[in-house]
Amino acid sequence: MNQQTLILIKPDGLKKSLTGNVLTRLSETKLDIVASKIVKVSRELAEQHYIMLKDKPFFDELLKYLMGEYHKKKVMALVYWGDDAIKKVRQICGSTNPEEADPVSIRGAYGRITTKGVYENIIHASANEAEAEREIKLWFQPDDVIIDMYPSKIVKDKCERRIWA
Ligand code: DAT
Ligand code: MG
Repeated sequence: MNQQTLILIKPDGLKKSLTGNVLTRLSETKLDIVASKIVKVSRELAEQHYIMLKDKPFFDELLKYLMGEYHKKKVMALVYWGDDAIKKVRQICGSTNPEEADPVSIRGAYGRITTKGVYENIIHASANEAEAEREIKLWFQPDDVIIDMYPSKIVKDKCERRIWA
């Protein structure tokens, strides 16, 4: 079944010049890239992205990490699309805890846990279809994505553009 999934190459991945390596690993999935951009992440965006974890003790550190306070203030956001995309991508990413992740996975190969306890695990990937929808709509507008994946509607400012319906 075709699915879409949100991927973020986090600030540690960009700071460590791992963008190419990560994209090469992801290309093993044979999925299609249907959207991509570089983002300077605001606190609001980081909070919304990780809203499900807002009660965790590590939430504030997690926001700072995603905002790039420890590395570089940028994230590469992508949408991958194709058969069984969510599982295929999560598999190559490896476990959340980079010390426990398979060494052959992206997180196992490149991630670390800092002495402060921040999981610097290089990459984010949506965990299920509901999460993918929420996250893609948060990071991208309909016109940023080259295929139609969720309902959208046209609004008219100076030019016509689409917003999520
Ligand atoms: P995943 O990123 O594998 O989907 P998640 O959604 O449970 O994992 O958590 C989001 C991020 O929060 C994760 O990539 C790293 C951080 N995190 C999760 N559990 C943590 C913990 N016990 N200590 C520190 N950071 C943690
Ligand atoms: Mg998650």
